[in-house]
Amino acid sequence: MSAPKYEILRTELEQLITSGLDAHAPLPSERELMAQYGLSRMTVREALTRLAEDGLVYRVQGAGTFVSDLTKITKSLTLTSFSEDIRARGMVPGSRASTVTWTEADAETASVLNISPGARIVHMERVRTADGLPMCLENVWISAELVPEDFELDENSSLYDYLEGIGRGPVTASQTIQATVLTTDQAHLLEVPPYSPALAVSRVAADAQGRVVEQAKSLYRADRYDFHVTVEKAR
Ligand code: 16G
Repeated sequence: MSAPKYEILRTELEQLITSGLDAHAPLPSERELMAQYGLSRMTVREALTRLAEDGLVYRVQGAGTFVSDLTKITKSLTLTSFSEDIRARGMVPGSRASTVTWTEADAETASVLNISPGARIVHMERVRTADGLPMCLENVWISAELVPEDFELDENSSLYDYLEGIGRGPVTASQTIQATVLTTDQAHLLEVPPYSPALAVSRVAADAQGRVVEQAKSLYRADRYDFHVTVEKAR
């Protein structure tokens, strides 16, 4: 089955945006896109809506559609992995300066991961990148029972894909977000001046059976990340 027409247009526009349009540059108007691709207004609108949902463009009533500032990620509070967030923005996720260390759970980590104190755990630290640009510094602790002795993730691999593969994909998480400043070492890894602002997000994620799979602490560069939440009045 071939892809729907709006999907073909969406892909074409995504390539146009990521291959060279500047942030805030206007996209061709709906009318121009209809004429250029011989598509109906509905199809063009559907493609633009999808691009807006992925955060690649934003729309201004009466003025048109514009390219988003792609160096800034707006993260919604749905449970996604870093790789998914970055791919949704048309960029390539990666990691650098990764270290994987086997250690023993202290009382606090043991209680978070629901394992016994002293049980073996894996601590992974990675600088996460988007198109090679450092976005966040991530520290993750998982029970060693989940991984083989020679566990390693290559630079382009996703931890969540790995967990998914062993039937332990995270589906819920509890998160705390705090404002902080980066230490000299953290700032160096994220390529910003010391004491730059960051968002510190701690996440405890569990699989479909409610079993805790990871504790993660991520430091997001404040100039590259926003968190977006929809709130509802209590009834
Ligand atoms: C995000 C998660 C982190 C998870 C990582 C997996 C937050 C605050 N943190 O950084 O808990 O370990 O994604 O990403 O969202 P990956 O699957 O791309 O390796």
